[in-house]
Amino acid sequence: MRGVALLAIASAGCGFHVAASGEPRPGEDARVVDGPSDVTLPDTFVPQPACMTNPAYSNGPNNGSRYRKTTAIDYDGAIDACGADGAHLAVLDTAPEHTFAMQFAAGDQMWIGYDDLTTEGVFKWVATSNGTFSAFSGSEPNDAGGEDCTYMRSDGSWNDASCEHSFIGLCECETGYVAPPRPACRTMSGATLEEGRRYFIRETTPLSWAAAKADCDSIGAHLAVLSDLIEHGNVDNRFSGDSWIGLTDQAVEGTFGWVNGSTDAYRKWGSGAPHAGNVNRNCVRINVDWQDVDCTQLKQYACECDPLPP
Ligand SMILES: [Ca+2]
Ligand SMILES: [Ca+2]
Ligand SMILES: [Ca+2]
Ligand SMILES: [Ca+2]
Repeated sequence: MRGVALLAIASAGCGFHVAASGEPRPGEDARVVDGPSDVTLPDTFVPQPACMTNPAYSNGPNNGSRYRKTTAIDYDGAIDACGADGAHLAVLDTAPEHTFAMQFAAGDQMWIGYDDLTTEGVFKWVATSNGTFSAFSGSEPNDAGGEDCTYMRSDGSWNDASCEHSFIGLCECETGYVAPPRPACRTMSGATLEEGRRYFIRETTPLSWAAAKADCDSIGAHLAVLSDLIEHGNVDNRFSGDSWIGLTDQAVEGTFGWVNGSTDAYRKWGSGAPHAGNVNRNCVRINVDWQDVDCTQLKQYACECDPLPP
């Protein structure tokens, strides 16, 4: 099918060269595919996501991007809905695109794809950004009560809000965009929702830190990464005793890092912790406060499921 599709594109005159001899001309790409005639591919093949021909999408001003609004849903749900179309939650990184989105919103409050879920205070777009435009208003983003997800207000200004709010989402369909595979944990049952985040509470079989990490990884999640006191409480309250979190200094003694690459600096160390220089205490458990302890201890744990791979 691939060869047929490519020949159809070639006949449409999109820059493909059909080589009668099967030999690349000097300077041409040498990759050749099967087919009635040998087709020489250009150096870059730009994939077209399914949303490009989805009639629910309308054209916008940004290099051919197309847009649609989702039904009202939480932030992660909006990411899932856009991803299912082959699109992503909107990246409004230029003024013209922001202005277009405001008109498109027609007064609706809308999620846009901008959050500081991975590292508190560091907002990132959910897909590649080429601009530096921002429309946060006044004192926003203010993380009031642990706000990590961004929506556009009816006046067009941006505000960070709790990711569990239910807003319409703005999906953007972009030439060349390849939606990342959705983590398996996004569609698994049994998740508990806290502040718009999905956690799987593993309390039936206490495991070593490494085995707990492997279990979370196996479902496309990660050991809980706690970025503030609210998230600490949400996870800690689920367990009557100790539970592992995704923080360790196994790589460099005394330098603790999160398993998902987050550089969140939030810590809630208890008395005497962390124990600098103690290579027998490299994994962190929570129980009201945090302690670095022996990684081979067996503990309960929560797996945190992000909407996109890190
Ligand atoms: Ca935040
Ligand atoms: Ca806010
Ligand atoms: Ca987290
Ligand atoms: Ca240590």
